[in-house]
Amino acid sequence: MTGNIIDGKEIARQLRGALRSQVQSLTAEHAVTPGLAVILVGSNAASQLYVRMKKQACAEVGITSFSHELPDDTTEDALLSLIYTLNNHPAVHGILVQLPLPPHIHTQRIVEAISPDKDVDGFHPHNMGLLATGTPLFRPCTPWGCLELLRVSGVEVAGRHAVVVGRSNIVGKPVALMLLAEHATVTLCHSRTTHLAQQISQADILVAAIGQPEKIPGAWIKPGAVVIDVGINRRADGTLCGDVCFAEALPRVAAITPVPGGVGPMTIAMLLKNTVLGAERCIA
Ligand code: NAP
Ligand code: L37
Repeated sequence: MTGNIIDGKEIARQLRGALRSQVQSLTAEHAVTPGLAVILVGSNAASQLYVRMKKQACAEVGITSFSHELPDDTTEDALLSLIYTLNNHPAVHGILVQLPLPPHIHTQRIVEAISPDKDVDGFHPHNMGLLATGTPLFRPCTPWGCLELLRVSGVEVAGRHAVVVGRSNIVGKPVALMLLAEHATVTLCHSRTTHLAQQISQADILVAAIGQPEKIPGAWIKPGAVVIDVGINRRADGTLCGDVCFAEALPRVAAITPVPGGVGPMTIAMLLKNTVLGAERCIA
């Protein structure tokens, strides 16, 4: 089996379909409609696009979204008081603060203000800790999307060597923890890793999350590997590409995710799933 493209767009569409039925029964049987508060601060164009797509996806599956779009000069105190209000709002089961935040706001203070039982991004230290100890409450959306793509594609993870490139708190680090929980042997690389090509060549499963356009050439990838490309980079001509050189990798790999149409749509689908889980826990 070589050159299979993992269709994240289609897998995410199917997941949204399943979530829609789940939302319908929650509403019918328990009179609960899952609610997601989406907070966007400032005018970052990519964030505006992602927030719009998230609200649209909520509408598609029947989740109520509460939109809070705030100006660039919003104070940290104003953002904190909005979060405290949402923490206590009974119709809100999930709170998402789209990152990055403007530089005058301390991101970690904001992340820690969100009630851990509404932290659908899974970034609160409480939830990161639960993920690290192997008893997660909310899994971070992008890493969970990566694992879901592997699961749906029938990729065996246990006992395989997974190499993750990138160690951010929102992608690389949690994806490494989740692969470890699925019994992979995990190598976590970053900008100070020496002999990156050699590390990557050992990977049965490669997860690339560095944010460098087509940085990883096909020649570095082990023949028959499975590649999950998280990177979303914009080329000079406006088109999107991943961190892996897709055209070079495709003929070598067992399977690979494209950019766009790979991990991105799954990030949104897993956010919806976390919101539904949050609502279900409310009635349990
Ligand atoms: P980030 O916070 O900038 O982290 C990048 C990581 O990559 C860092 O750990 C950095 O190492 C490492 N790195 C950078 N250049 C490297 C190199 N040349 N060799 C080895 N390691 C290198 O980025 P992020 O938020 O994790 O996002 C990574 C990429 O994923 C971006 O393209 C982003 O747009 C994309 N993304 C996609 C989704 C999605 O849904 N598909 C969601 C989130 C992010 P150091 O730690 O040493 O600096
Ligand atoms: N949960 N996700 C969460 N919280 C955050 O704070 N920043 C952030 C975050 N990131 C995020 O939403 N990323 C993201 C990235 C890509 C897509 C969606 C969300 C996506 O769907 N991308 C499409 C292409 C869209 C485009 O045209 O740019 C894709 O197919 O990859």
